[in-house]
Amino acid sequence: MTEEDTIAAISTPLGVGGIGIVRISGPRAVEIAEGIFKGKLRPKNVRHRRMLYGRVVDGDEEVDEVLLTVMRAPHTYTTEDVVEINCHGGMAVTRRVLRMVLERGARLARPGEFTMRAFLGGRMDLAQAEAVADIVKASSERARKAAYAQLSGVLSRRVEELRSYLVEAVAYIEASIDFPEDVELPDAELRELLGRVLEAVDSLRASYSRGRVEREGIRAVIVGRPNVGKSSLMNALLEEERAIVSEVPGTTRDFLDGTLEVDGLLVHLVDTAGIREAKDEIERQARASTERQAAVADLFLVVLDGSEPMTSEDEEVARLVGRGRKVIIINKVDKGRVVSDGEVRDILEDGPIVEASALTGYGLDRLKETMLDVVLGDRAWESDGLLITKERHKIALDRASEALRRTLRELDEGWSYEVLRVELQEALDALEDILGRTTPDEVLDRIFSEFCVGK
Ligand SMILES: Nc1nc2c(ncn2[C@@H]2O[C@H](COP(=O)(O)OP(=O)(O)O)[C@@H](O)[C@H]2O)c(=O)[nH]1
Ligand SMILES: [Mg+2]
Repeated sequence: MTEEDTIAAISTPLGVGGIGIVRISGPRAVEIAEGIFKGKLRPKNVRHRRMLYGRVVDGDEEVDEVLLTVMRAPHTYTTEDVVEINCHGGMAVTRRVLRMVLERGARLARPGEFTMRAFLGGRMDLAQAEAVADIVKASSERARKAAYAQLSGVLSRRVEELRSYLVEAVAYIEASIDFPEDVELPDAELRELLGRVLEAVDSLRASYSRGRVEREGIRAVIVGRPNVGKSSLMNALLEEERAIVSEVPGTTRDFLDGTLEVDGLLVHLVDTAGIREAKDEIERQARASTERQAAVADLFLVVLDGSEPMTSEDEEVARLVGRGRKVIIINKVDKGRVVSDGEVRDILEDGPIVEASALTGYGLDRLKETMLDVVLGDRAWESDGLLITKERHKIALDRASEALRRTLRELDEGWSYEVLRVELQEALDALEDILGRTTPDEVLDRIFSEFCVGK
């Protein structure tokens, strides 16, 4: 363990800003601050949380005018003594102050090391620590919300509750192993208890597809034959001239992308080359690029030109998207509409149909709402709020679910309690892995290494 070290880093983004913060954590944090700070009050005399005004000085040289916050262990972010020096937010200033701190005995913090100390110090469990990275990275309102719920312990409390039921079950079983003559294990009760835990575990697992969408957003791929208005639609949705729009069919050869937020959800929009018979090598490559994008789409925006009869190229587009989640857009309705819903249904069986005009902006709000309905499906989740958003948690819950299923089966088949005990321990370990209690060090290292430096 390296907790005896005092670590330091610049916690604000590298660059120019209003303030720049150098953060120090560890047993020598206050002493180091003491050596570089000149003000009316001394850092070493601060008993708890306090902000001091003064100057950072290197010998006779004044380096910057700062606000210095002293926070005393254990009620700090890392549970150790923490000092944060708010300097002017320039590269040279923060670097110089950091260098002075390092010269006086602190070591440069590794990415995520402050949060790792918070975890090791017991201030938060692993699911909460992971949420810290998510909250920092969140670029949409829904991602922020999901991360904040996890940070505040919503998931941890549920997992903890399920864990406590399993501990109870293990206690039953152990008593029956140790004192078989005294304890009459109520199998029916045990079965019911485990069944309830399994149900709760499975409902958490089921929330992952929604949780992943909330956290990462979706990839919506615009497809259609050439000239139906895909690039125009992309520009209209992004409210910028991102893609080249032209009356010449086949203008878009490679894919273009951009992001927008729809009701707090991050939507990554991808414009593709039109689907048609490839006549040359460039068109073949454009086609291949479109197919690659289609393969990773969470949602298709299938664009049809409503002002002209459909063609065999539209049918080819329909084949490409297949049963994938989709919204069908009848574009160019400002020019009048000749394509009926029935004709659309002949080639595309599912997916809501929305009328729009990329030119006038008509129907775009409806389109956005419809996109959300299709990807978020049942909006009932919205009130509940308990979602898992991370693959690591999903994998742990899968493990717990399988172990519980095996336990229930073995209980029915009359296996020995020793066997059940082993299965239940596996389920317990899996749940505890979410909280970081059974997580191997190398996994912890990997998780924290994905954080920013200074967090
Ligand atoms: N009237 C009308 N023209 C449109 C609309 N959307 C696109 N266009 C025109 O259709 C042509 C092809 O548009 P573009 O976005 O390049 O189509 P893409 O090949 O599918 O990307 C351009 O001349 C656009 O100005 C629309 O909603 N109404
Ligand atoms: Mg285009």
